[in-house]
Amino acid sequence: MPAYTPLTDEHLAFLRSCLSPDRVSTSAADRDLHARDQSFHAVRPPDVIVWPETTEEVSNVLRYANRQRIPVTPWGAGSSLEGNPIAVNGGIMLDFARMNRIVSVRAEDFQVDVQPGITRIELNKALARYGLFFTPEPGADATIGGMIANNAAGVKTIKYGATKDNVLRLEVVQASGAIIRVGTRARKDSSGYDLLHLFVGSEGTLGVITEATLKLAPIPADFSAVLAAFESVEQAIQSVVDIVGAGLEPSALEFVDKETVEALNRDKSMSFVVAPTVIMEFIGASDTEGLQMALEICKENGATNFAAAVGREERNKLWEVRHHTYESLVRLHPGFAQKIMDVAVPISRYPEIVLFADEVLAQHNLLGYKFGHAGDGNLHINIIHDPTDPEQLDRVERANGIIVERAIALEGTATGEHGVGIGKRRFIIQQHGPALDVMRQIKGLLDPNCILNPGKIFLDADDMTDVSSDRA
Ligand code: 2HG
Ligand code: ZN
Repeated sequence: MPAYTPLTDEHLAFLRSCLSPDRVSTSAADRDLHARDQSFHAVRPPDVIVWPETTEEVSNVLRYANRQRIPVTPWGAGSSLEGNPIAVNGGIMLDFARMNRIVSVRAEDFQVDVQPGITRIELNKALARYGLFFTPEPGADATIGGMIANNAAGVKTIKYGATKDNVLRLEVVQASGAIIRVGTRARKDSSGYDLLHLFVGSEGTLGVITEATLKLAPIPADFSAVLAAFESVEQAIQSVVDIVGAGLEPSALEFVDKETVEALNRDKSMSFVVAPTVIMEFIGASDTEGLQMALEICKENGATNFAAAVGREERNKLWEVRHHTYESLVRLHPGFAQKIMDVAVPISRYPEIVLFADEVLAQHNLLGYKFGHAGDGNLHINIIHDPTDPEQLDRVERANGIIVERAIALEGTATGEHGVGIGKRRFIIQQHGPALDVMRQIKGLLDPNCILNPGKIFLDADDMTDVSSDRA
């Protein structure tokens, strides 16, 4: 780990003069609010939080921090799930709450330019009057900057792609303070190395995003969502594989296991049939051919019950309930922590990974709720455990390791959408092999003093203690 300079009064005086005193805070309350994300990784407050209002201010802070060797961590909404914005080495936190403007809507191009601090829900509210929306939909109301940094995805990815597929251009401030623009507003581009996608998903370790041009889609006039309940997990996930295999184009295709359905019923007073369930949504009315064919496939695979979420309100409620699965589980297991898993595999291997996960959880005597974006081959498992019990923690880590390693062996990934952050660092060594060295070289080139969000993505020997530092 590089040697960082502890923050001094002189540094603080610089930050106050560079921004303004009211946009620099070292108060315990502000530091606490920025000490953790939604994960259970060890809490660590930054030494100071600053709220920039312009790209120039971000540039000035970075140039200074780089010279002084002070770590800088960008902060959006704190909704990530892998410790991605935790300032594990302290230093300066850049909170983008004041850079949350829509810079320009170009409806004729289906594009919008935004500052990174705007949240996805706020943005989509403003875009609704143009009949447009930004499609990536992780459950949380993350900021756009955070979504880009993490390459967030969610229930709509099967139809519209992940965040990386919906970003056209970025303004990025480098560690040196230099401001660059990568990508283009054209729909296609073959002009050299694809730097745009180097920054998307780099978790704030290569540069800081200060503006983004996003691709938009028209808001569909009609959706039809149906829940299909099955007797077995096998039947449910085989239906997902068959729906994808038939080339149908759902706008969402989710798997939710029986335990998760039961948990949502209890927490949200819903009355879904308690069974392994596939939630599918198609754009269009309920007689849409794709939906009808998908229902046929489910029937052939033995679906025992169908429930339609008719109308926009009912459908929105369904997704709201699904989006808050994690929070529902928190409420149902007070005092317990959740290890959140996010493996993804090729769709043909989805049944294998789900059934394998079941076996591993049973062998380790663990309760894990399974659900996820099945149409993308993405499986979440939230493993409930007592974070104060080292023996349980050890079992959780072992089970997690075995399942993630199997997903990688099936030519999948340790993380489909939550990012590497802190918790997935040990797995990407196996996943990327020698390509990880190339990533290190890129990191060294763009951030030679390692000031940008240190302690993420790469596992250094002296960071090993963080591997199982999940806590309540
Ligand atoms: C979701 O799909 C989020 O709801 C969170 O990615 C996943 O809690 C989780 O495991
Ligand atoms: Zn998810």
